[in-house]
This record gives sequence, C-alpha cells and structure tokens, in this order.
Amino acid sequence: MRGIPPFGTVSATAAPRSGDRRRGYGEQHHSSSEQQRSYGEQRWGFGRSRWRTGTSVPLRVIAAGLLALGAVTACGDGADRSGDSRVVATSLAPSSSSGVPDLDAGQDLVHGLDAPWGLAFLPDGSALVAERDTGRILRVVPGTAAEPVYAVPEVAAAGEGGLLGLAVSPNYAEDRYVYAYFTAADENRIVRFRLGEPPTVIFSGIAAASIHDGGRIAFGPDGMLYVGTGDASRPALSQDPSSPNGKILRLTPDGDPAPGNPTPGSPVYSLGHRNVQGLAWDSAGRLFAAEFGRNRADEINLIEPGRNYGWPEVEGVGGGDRFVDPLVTWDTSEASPSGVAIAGDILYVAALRGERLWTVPLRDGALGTPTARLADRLGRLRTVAVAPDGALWLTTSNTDGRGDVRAGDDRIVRFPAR
Ligand SMILES: [Ca+2]
Repeated sequence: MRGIPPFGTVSATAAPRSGDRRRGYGEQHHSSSEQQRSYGEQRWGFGRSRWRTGTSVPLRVIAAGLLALGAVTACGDGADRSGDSRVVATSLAPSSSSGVPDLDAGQDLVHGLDAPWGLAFLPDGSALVAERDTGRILRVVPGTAAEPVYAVPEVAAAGEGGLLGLAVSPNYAEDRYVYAYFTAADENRIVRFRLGEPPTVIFSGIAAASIHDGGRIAFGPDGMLYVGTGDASRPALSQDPSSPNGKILRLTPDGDPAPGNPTPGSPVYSLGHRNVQGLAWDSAGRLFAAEFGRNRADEINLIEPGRNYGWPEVEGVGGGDRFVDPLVTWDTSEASPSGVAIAGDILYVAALRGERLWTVPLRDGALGTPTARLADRLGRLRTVAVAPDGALWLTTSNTDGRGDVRAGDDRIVRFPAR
C-alpha cells in the first residue's frame, strides 16, 4: 500500500464523482485555450442578493447522521504497517498546545473524502471539511466517522471550481455562522449560514472559470473576513481595481467592504495576484499568502494593504519598485501551493503538484529556507490548518482529477503537537 496505510481510522461516506476531469498538473498553468465555463459579468462584488427561507433555492441540508455510513476500516493490529512508526493506532496522541506539530507522527483521521478543500475548526475541536465536487460539508470528530452535516445549494463544480473555502465565525459560540466560498453557475460567491438553515449570499460577482478560481477564506486577527481570489483566466483583472478577481479582499462578517481598507468602500485589500489559495497570519498579525505561478515561480508573499503583487506584469521576483516581490518562490513543479498555515515560527505550505509539505522558518516577518517534508507519502496536498489543540491537519487532493488515487484517498492526516 502506498502512502500511510489506514489504521484505526474511519471513512467518510462514499460520494459520487462529478465526472472526468482533465488530467494535468496542479492548478498553476495558464492556458488561453483552456475552455472557460463563464467569464461572468464584472459587476462589483457586494451585491447583497440575500436569500430567504422558502424561496426556490434548493436546500439540501442533510439531517445529521442520516448519511453517516462510514465504516471503521480497522486494519487489525497493524500487521501490515511495515513498521511504519508514523501511523498512530487506535487512540489519538495528545497534543501539547505549546509544542510543535510532529511531522513524523501522522495519524489518519478520515478516509474516502471526495476532493476535500476548505477546512475550518469549530470551538469544540471538531472540524468542518468541504468537498469541492459534491458540495457537501462534513463534520470531522476525531475517532468517529465523518458525518455530512450540510450541502451548499447551487454549487456548480467544474475544473478547479466548486465548493472551496470554509471559515467559521470568530463569534461562533454566539452566532453559529459558517462561511463558504463556492463556484455557482456563473460566478464565485460567498455565503453564510447556520448548519441546518438556508444560506445567505454575502458577497458575489467574483468571475469564475475552469481554472484560477482562488477560493480560500479566513478570518484575520482583526475579525474581518479575508478572501483569496483568482484571475479566472483573465490576467488583466488582477490589475483592475474595480474587479474582485486576482485580489485579496477584506470584508466585514456581513460581506461589506471592511472599514480601513486602502480604498474606502472597496473590498480590495491587495492586488496583482494570480490565484491565491493560501492565507495565514503570524503571531504578530502579519498576513502571508500563497499563490500559483504560471510556469516559473510560485510565490509566498507578505501582504500589506494597498500593495500590488505584480501579476500579470511580473511572475516571481521582478526587482522593481512598482510591485512587491515575493519572499519565497518555487518552481511550479516543486510546489503549486494551495493552503498555508502558521504554527509557532514555522509556515507550512501544502503543495499540490509538488506533492509535499513545505516548512519555512518564520522570524519577524522574514522567511528562511524552505524544507520539503512528506514527499512521496501522501500525494497532492490541498489544505493545512492548525487545530485548537495545536495539532496540524493536512488534507490530500488525489481525487481532484489530477492525481494518482491511492487506497483510502482522499484523507485527512493529523500531526499532534509535541
Ligand atoms: Ca507576484
């Protein structure tokens, strides 16, 4: 068995595939011949087309437990583990919140997910995970079967689009709001909902295409919702301040342009991005973002409000005064970075095409030399996140149509802090 064998884990329910996808590399290539589903209308994004309960919007909230058919995939006493000490057995290793995630102590939490994408933790330490192609959200409680708890209406998965980022309200204990970024028939949009209730569109009008849909959303330490978007195969949008594409946006929890944004009344926080799928803050509140290069240089950038990160004029380091240069670049074959996370003084980068986890030393806003971890173990990596207990959670993306699917894919692996 390739990769980390299943042991003491549980599987998600089998989900239907959404059909064949073009095989290729990892969400980094620009191709003018790429068939686009929709250019969308470049209307400005904060159309507040709120839905109400009882409209024709098809709501497919799945009753909790109804489809929780996941079976324990016990591998006996681990006789086939080949001495792999990285697989932890029946009970979860405790995590020290003050420690560092131990990348040699991976524990499979869930198997059988269909192209997992967004991941967000609830205050109780469980997590919500989004499946890109099915539009389902599953709740993951370590040690039990992943349970479908919601289905986002109007998800139109195609190419890189579908149900993408998830975020949980910083005030979840009071408001119980969950946020999702997804591709609809003719645009990318952000909805907010409570589990079991219909969603409300809080931001729309982000152009969609079969590639470069961005999709990461996360609440910053300032309580605002940050959004990484893509150029939707139209690079000029990244330099157009009136378009939400090719940007990092900063919104209030209600989806309005956040107060203090560089241009009052605009949701744009930074521009000149190609396809941002990774957002993370260090302990000092600095924002770091990952984006896919075209064919030369993937980037990690330190994001400052109002700055221009160069795309499409510059890919990677440009060296001039006009654009901000990235702190770290990779050849696209080594990375093609999606999610990023920061724990302590390390930045973690989940690489799709690179099929490894990059760790980058972080100090005072500067990044050191990256080190590749987990190469040739798990395949394509989409999302990395730090749990409330300090553990690092990592999702694979081998069922996204561009990977080699192995037994148990896709999975979530947990690395406890030590
Ligand atoms: Ca750049």
